[in-house]
Amino acid sequence: PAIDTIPLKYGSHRTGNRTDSVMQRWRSYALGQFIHWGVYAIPGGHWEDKSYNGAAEWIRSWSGNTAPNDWKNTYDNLYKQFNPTDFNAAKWAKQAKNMGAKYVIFTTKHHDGFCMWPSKYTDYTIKNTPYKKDIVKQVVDAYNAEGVDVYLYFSIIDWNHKGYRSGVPKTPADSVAYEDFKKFTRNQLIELLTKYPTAKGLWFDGTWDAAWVKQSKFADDLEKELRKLRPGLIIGSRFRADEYGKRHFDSNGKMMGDYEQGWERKLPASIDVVKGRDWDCVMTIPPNQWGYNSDWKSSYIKTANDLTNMLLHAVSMNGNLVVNFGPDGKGNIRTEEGQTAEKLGEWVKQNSEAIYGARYSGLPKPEYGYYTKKDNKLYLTVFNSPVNHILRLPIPRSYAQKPIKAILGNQQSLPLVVTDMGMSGDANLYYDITLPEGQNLNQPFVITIELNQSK
Ligand code: JFZ
Repeated sequence: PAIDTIPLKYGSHRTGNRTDSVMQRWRSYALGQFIHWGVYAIPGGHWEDKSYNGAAEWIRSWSGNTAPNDWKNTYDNLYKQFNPTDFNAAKWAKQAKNMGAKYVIFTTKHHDGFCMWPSKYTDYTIKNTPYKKDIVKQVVDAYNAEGVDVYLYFSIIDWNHKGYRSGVPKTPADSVAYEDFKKFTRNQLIELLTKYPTAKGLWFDGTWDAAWVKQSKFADDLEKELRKLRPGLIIGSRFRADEYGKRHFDSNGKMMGDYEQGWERKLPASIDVVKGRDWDCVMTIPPNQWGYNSDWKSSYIKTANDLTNMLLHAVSMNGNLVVNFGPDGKGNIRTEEGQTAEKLGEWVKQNSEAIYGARYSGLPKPEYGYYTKKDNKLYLTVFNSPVNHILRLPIPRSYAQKPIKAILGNQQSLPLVVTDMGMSGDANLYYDITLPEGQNLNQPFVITIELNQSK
């Protein structure tokens, strides 16, 4: 454990990981669903016959020549048409559950500032749309009914609020405005936790502005206040900065928040990068589209197998994978996303033992795929099959538990042959597992390796 060399008032307040039951539960989720939904779903990445290459939920910030002069006003009037008559929270929740998601992160307010709940602190909310009904409440209730935990995504950036500033306020008027924005932010967060008492955590975003980074005391006090209001509340590392402006990790290198929240569309290359920490990875299905973009044709779309691979990658390094969905302006989850969710879910259901509650194995990553481990079961999920049908697994002689049995799929025992290659200085023993002739090598599959109990 590092010694704190820099005295900090607003740094990390904890050493080591949380051990309480709420966090234990978070740790066992493995798979989550992200939903980016708001008025940006109406233009869906397009405006007046022009397409926008960036992420569709950012379309408001586009100010190219082709944009109308009153672009911002126009965007900020979209809510007057927001009427997602196809929205069916129960359907979404069922789909998420079938995918194997144990939690959902839902955008209550993205950078555009539009509130999917009837906030009493602004008029820019769902209440003033033709749809009127509280969407956050419907999501919370429907997902909870399926046993899926709910986390509220909240953007500190708010392009709609008059007091919002990205740069540090310079004039007295700026400062007054920004103080008002801070009050507004605090009010909304307390409002969310009060209105939706079953929400387990807050997933913060849009916290990189210089103005916000300066708010180390305010943000630290607010985080403490929110935690007091909701014991067990889970908040990631992307909320606040310390007094030196360090984000995620404070000036002493200690993580702020309950888990590392920096894995946005990327995964750690090795366990060493994230060892000893909790973390989540949030992943889009197209390259970088969170909100609905009607055009998916011009980019690579991740397959269910891609996501299965990422899921095992995450779990094998003690992280959770969160797969994003961007429903359209009417409230439909697009067909492609639905199909991917279904395929992923089928696989996850059949191989759930290797995923939920399974953790880092303590072994080097196998060339065939990933190891995960639970008690005396070591799971090998194979993505790269051997052409000779023989998996040769090097296991360090020093590994406390020895493989004693290999089982494919449900119950089929596979031959397991221990080979001492007897090579000079070799620290490994080799376990050869022969796959049956008919094994389908076009799909990932799991081999359960029973280990003897360590002494
Ligand atoms: C942010 C948002 O701007 C985006 O629209 C989406 O909501 C996503 C989940 O979060 O985008 C980010 C946030 C963090 C990084 C990159 C993009 N990052 O840490 O590299």
